[in-house]
Amino acid sequence: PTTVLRKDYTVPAFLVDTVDMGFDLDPAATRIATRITMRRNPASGSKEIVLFGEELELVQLRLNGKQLKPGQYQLEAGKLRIASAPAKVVLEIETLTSPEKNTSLMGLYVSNGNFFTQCEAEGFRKITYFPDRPDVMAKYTVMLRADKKKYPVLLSNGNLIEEGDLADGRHYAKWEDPFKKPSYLFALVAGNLVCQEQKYTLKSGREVLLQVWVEDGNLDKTQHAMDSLINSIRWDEERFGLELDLDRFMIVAVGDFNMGAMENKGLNIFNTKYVLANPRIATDVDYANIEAVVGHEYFHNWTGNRVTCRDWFQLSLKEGLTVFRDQEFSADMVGTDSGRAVKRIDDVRVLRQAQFPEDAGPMAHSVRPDSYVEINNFYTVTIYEKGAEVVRMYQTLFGRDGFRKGMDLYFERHDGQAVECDDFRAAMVDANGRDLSQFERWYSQAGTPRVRVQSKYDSAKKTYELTLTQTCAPTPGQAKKLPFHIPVAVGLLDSKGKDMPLRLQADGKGKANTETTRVLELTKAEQTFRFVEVAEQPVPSILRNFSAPVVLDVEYSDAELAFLLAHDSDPFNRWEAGQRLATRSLLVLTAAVQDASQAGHVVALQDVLNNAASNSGALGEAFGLILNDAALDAAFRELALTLPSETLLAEQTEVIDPQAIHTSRQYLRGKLGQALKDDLLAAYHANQTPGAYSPDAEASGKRALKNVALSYLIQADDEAAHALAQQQYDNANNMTDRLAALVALTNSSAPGKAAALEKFYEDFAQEALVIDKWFALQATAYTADVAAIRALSEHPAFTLKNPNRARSLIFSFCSGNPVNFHAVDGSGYEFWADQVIALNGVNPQVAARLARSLDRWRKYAPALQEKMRAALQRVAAAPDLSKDVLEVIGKALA
Ligand code: BAL
Ligand code: ZN
Repeated sequence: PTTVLRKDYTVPAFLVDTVDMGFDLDPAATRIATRITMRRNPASGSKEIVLFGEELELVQLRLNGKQLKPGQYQLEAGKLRIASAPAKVVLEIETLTSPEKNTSLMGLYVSNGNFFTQCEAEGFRKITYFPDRPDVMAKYTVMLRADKKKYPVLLSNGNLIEEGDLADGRHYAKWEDPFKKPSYLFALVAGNLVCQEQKYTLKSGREVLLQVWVEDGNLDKTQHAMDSLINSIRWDEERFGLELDLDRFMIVAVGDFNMGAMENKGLNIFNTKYVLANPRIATDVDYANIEAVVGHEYFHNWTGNRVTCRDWFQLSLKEGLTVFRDQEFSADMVGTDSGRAVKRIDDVRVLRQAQFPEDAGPMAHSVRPDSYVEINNFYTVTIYEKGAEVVRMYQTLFGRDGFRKGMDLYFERHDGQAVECDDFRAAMVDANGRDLSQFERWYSQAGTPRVRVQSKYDSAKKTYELTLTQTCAPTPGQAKKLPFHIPVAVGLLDSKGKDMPLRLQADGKGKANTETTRVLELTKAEQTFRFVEVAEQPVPSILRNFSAPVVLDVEYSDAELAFLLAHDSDPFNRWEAGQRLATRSLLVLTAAVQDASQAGHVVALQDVLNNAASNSGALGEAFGLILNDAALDAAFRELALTLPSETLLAEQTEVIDPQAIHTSRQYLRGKLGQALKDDLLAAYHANQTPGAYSPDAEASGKRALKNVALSYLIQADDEAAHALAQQQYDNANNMTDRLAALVALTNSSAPGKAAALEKFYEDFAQEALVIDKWFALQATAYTADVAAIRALSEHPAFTLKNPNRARSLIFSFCSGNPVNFHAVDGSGYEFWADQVIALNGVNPQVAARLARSLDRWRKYAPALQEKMRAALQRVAAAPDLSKDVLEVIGKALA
């Protein structure tokens, strides 16, 4: 397959003014008539029209009223070319497509008998021949025709301008989108759907219609999405002065969907997972995710739709910025400082768990990549989450007001345009009067920078020096990295744990400084920052609120970490100190387990662990203090008490040994569970949430703390813990508690666990999203071996065709159950290869995601590496591989 290069970008030869489409919807054969008015682009010298089309039957093609015959156009490799076209062109194209055969879920497809589309990034070309590229923006009118009984609801972008009946029981609806848009924002929905709707008055006084469409029977699950939409509209008005520009805004839920959701103009299409919620089926995390995703898609209306991307290399322009906006929205919805910190910690956990490994693996790419084979492979945590961190750094450097000024200038300059990441940076820089050219490297260089900290206190001069050194390891295609511009937020704690006022030598004499957090700007490979008037030897708190997406190497003693965990005024670093302390214990334990297994287990494993666990007592004490500190939010305590995941620990070892990591982590969980048993039980009982369910931050925080306590207590695997979990399962009035109890039971030898799993299935057999949870919790159980997963894949409710279901079992196992996936006999990899090959034939985009489970194969011990390589090679040799899967496997093996 060909590689697309950013440097090869050329402007489109023809611009499109209007697109009129007529759809005769039929699952077997949908006929699409498209009329495109085009004109030559004065910025291009070319007269050639290039249209993209895939998996289409071309019925007719007319240019300025005259039918074109083969020979008057070239049709090859997904491109239709018309050489030497006149300056003004009206193209009339008739195409045929078969939505019911479309299992890729790109373009027009059928889900549970209804029609849906997904056009980002390049799905529109599966509907008609078109200059399907984001810098071609046009105004659309869309006529939908279909059987009225089967498809009573006909939706598209913009406003409904006409509807009525046709002969033969058919009907029609005509939609007009008043805004010009790129083809990837086109959408239609047709089917048997119902909606919750309400009128809403914008700050300006204009009234808009809001709708959430779902399948019949799901109307009792739409309120939270509607509330989230209203909150999003209000928040964007208040925080960024951005108003909804349409009279009508629709969200439609669909069960078969590749992504989380899609921001089509005025007609957002959502994976049911991010719409449907009531206390019976959705957890607190689901509620929070729905709020975030509804926000995300809504915010795209400005950051993505009004200002879009010039080309797909600029994807992070809209995605990084919109993730940043949804993160800020979620934080503001909680409102408290500690709530903001909890959200920040959650987001950083995702970054470290998923993006840091990506940045260190074969698919590493910069926030603005230079090349791709299949753009669908670049909807990554780097583009989204690291992109959001890059946007966040502007706010860290310029402050909230400065950031807002930059946003205002961005819209003033670029509303209605398709632009580049550089244009966003220029707006930020110009609005704030700063030269930030070096900051560009965050867009062009891949890899996670490491910042090393050394400190020196001079008690005579009362100075404190921090020397920061930055490095960044090579990534594919980028051997050498230049220094990044890294904002490092720093505080200094005195011996009582209080923040010291901070004065830098560079400040000079003058105003007294009362700031207790300073943002140091690290721009060179090494820099020393000298604080003056430092009364005593401080304990530094570095990279507060995770001010940059870097790995921070700093040598703290255990005592200093415990001190920071107890006292740091920055909640992020408080949490971070606890994680460092725990990681230290876990890495010592892991190394001891490995040494013992290399020595052939001459010593009992338990003794090895007990000997290596010398500092777990200090960790237990530190965790105990947090657990019992009622002044702290329950949500924060839950985060602080959760040990780093096995995946995160794996990344911190030289050679990954999943078995040793799992053994150590389980051991430490058991130790902590024992040591803190009484406190955990007390916290369990003190954090019940009786009464009606509410997903608010306080109640969900309490449930999180209670359920982490349960997960420690169940480690003992004794009767008392089994009874507690069983009781919680039986009495739960919400899915959060029910699921946590079932997870606890499943990871124990409780006698009632099989019955509970069975009952759960029966109770929720009609709720697809809950059955996904049922598969996922079994796929991630410590006891779930490959044979168990294979057996589940034969379950009648399992199918690879539904992405959520595939993810719930296969992805959960391959990326969420390292100890069993990396079984020493390699059976996990064989299972993985079977599934990638099977999925490739069904849905290449989803297959390519799964293909990435072995990205980090070179970091494992040679015996495992060999087995992974064999599995990768087996996939590489499979027939009919999509370019999606080819790219991922090819890069892994390169
Ligand atoms: N644009 C694809 C889905 C999303 O990021 O919102
Ligand atoms: Zn997005």
